Amino acid sequence: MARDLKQFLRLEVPPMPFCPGCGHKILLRLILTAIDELKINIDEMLFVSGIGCAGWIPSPHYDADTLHTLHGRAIAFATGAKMFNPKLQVLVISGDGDIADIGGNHLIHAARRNIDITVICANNMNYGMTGGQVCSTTPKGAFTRTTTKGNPYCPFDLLKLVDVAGATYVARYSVLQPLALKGSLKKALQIKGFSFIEVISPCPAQFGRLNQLDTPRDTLEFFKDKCIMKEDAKALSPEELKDKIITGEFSNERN
Ligand SMILES: Cc1ncc(C[n+]2csc(CCOP(=O)(O)OP(=O)(O)O)c2C)c(N)n1
Ligand SMILES: [Mg+2]
Repeated sequence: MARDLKQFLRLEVPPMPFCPGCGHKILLRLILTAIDELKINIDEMLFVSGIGCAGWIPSPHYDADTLHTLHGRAIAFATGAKMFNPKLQVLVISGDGDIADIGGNHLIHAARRNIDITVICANNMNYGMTGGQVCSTTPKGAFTRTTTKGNPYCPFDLLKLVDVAGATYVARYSVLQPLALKGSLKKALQIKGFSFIEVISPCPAQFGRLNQLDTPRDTLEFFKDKCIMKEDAKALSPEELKDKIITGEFSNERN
């Protein structure tokens, strides 16, 4: 049933800046749905984001306390806020470049300290807002504005990184798996300790276009096919799994 989430939005601010087919807008809605279903009082939450398209998910659109910080520093600001007011429910929502590249050190150390915040990394596999440059989550071989012959490097596996650093909960879902992602968001919001969700968020305007996915629909279908639940992955051969992104919960897989 369609849910009326207008109560959580600042309708007076300019229209949302997301391009057609951008996964960030689906994520924007799913986060609010999770909060609504959990009946969390949004006035007792703080949303923190950095710079990038994903930084616009909470701010200025959520009608709540939002902190739109410097590029790469969302987790540092979130840590400070949580230390000052431990009762605050702190949710960081930002991009892969913001969280894993320039902010990578804040990410691993917040996970190591297992700080009681939730971090949602909207992974569109490039720096979307600044024109589609390569970043640490760009797949090997993918074309970006700065890897015109294909990315020569392997991307980070963010879940392994955050898990071995010490986080309590790590999970990965795509915005094209909305029910599973919503369930994971609800879980992460209720967990004590550092919870981290990598959200695969298609970027038709930059990543898609540069990788011969001509329309937003092509990009969405490409990622729909690419992301597979870990339970379903068990039935596939290594060859069939080669180009897949496996989604699900991966907590406590460290020794
Ligand atoms: C210190 C600093 N360095 C670089 C920039 C330029 N910059 C702004 S956003 C961004 C990357 C954003 O990528 P990501 O976090 O993945 O968000 P997306 O736009 O892809 O959602 C960069 C490099 C900046 N604003 N500040
Ligand atoms: Mg990005």
